[in-house]
Amino acid sequence: MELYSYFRSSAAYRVRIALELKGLEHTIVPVNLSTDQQRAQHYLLNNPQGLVPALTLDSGETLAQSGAILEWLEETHTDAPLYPQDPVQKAQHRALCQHIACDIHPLNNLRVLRYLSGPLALDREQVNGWYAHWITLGFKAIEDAVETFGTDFSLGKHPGMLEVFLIPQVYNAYRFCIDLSPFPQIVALDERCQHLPAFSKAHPSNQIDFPGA
Ligand SMILES: N[C@@H](CCC(=O)N[C@@H](CS)C(=O)NCC(=O)O)C(=O)O
Repeated sequence: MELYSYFRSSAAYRVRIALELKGLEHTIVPVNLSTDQQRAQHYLLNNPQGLVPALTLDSGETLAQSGAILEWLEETHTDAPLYPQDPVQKAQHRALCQHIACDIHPLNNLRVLRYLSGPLALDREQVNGWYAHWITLGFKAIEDAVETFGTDFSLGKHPGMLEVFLIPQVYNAYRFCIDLSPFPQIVALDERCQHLPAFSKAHPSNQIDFPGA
């Protein structure tokens, strides 16, 4: 499999973590978002949505959207399940993932930030304030949920899909110097994950394709 990925893309980082948790061999194909390679014609032929990640399967098809890729991985590689078995718990687990993927991440995507600083002429401080606002608002619900686990990870002894979505979002929060002191549970969960080989292998610092980008 080939994963089209940018090292700092949190959506691509989700897929990198899941591939590592499931122990699946893959090759990283770098797409440099800082030079808009995601909009280059050859990339659009693969993924007309012009976003990373995209995953080209051994059978030749290319999948877009991290959520769709992760569901495909979960359905086709069932050995290391990333959701709870119980349907209600599974829906609750999915709700947390979607809160990150649908209600936090899209508001802070690169093209949104570029629109704020470009056509809307917001300065850096205002853009950073926007970024912090949506993460802080969104993390409140996640913090409460993590507190109720009473276990090291969302699946007890193992991380699951929640960590696949959350840890890249925490990385973004650190990158934008957001105050995470109101979220001690999230910070502690992130630290536990960082000690696991799957998460360290998938970390952006291990995909340094574009120094200085
Ligand atoms: N909903 C998409 C979001 C993908 C996405 O926003 N990717 C970002 C990087 S994290 C991107 O490619 N941004 C390029 C751009 O905004 O032009 C997914 O989960 O795959």
